[in-house]
Amino acid sequence: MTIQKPIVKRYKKNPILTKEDVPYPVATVHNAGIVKHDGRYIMLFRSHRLNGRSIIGRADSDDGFSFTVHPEPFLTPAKDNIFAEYEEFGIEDLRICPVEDDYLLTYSAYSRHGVRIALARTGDFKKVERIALITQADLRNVVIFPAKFGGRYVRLDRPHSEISPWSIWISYSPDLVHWGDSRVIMKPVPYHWDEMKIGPGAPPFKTDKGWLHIYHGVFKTMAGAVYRLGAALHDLDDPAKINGVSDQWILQPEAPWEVSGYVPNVVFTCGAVPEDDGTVKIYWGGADTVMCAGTAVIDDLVQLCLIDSRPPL
Ligand code: M1P
Repeated sequence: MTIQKPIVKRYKKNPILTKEDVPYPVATVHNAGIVKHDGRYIMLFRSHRLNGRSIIGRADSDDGFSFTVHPEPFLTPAKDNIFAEYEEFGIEDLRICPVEDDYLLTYSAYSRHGVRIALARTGDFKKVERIALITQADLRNVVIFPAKFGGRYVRLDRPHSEISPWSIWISYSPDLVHWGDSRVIMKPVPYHWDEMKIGPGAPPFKTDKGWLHIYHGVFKTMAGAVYRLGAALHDLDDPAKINGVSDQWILQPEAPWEVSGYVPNVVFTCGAVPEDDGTVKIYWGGADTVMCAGTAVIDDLVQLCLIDSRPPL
């Protein structure tokens, strides 16, 4: 089965957020985590500062498309304790994971030691508490499932390797701080749109057929890498089991601000908001420069995973 219609319908007024909307100096607005909190959409977006290092800003919206940016950044590199050492070069690609009435924030912490993932928590998006650095170096794109399984938290992560194309792994934790029982569950497919590497994208959300995960996959061309989005369906009871991965991508760079920008040919997601009407709002950074949005029918994504599947491994 090949679904011909656009799976993800782009919002007609894309891009929804650019550096011109930010009241402090930044070069980009991209790769944002997003949730619906108390009926409003809260977006935590990445911006390159004018020195090339990244910070996280906040924008709010009533409809999920028209956003207003807060006057000050939401999160900047820590100034003290161990986080200061590991966030020295900037913080990037924050995901908002709704877990147990709170929001867990996972983001890439860059430093002279490499990139690793920091975990913070907020209940109201006013007070943010940094919890721990939860990976070693050379591991990023961490999303935490909204539910616990067998009493443990579960995350998808993406270690770097020189032996294998970068793949999606799963890890478990009793307390959010100590993670283990790691194993690979999804790999790129040779000569396929995601053959170069894949990585977790938006935090997975529950459907009646499984946990739907929108991830990114990369293909290397003679003109550079192309970042696209795909969909995978994880088992409701055992998220290590993937019941289907869509063989076709669900979104590729096509709009001018996705094809051209700071990094050309990139659509990269860190957040999606499922709605009560059976659709999902998907948010992506275009060319690492602007924020874009679109909608998809959740059941279309599920059907793609189940009917037009490629093997996860
Ligand atoms: O430039 C495209 C993306 O490159 C990296 O993504 P990945 O983790 O797949 O290598 C990140 O730097 C990401 O922020 C960026 O959008």
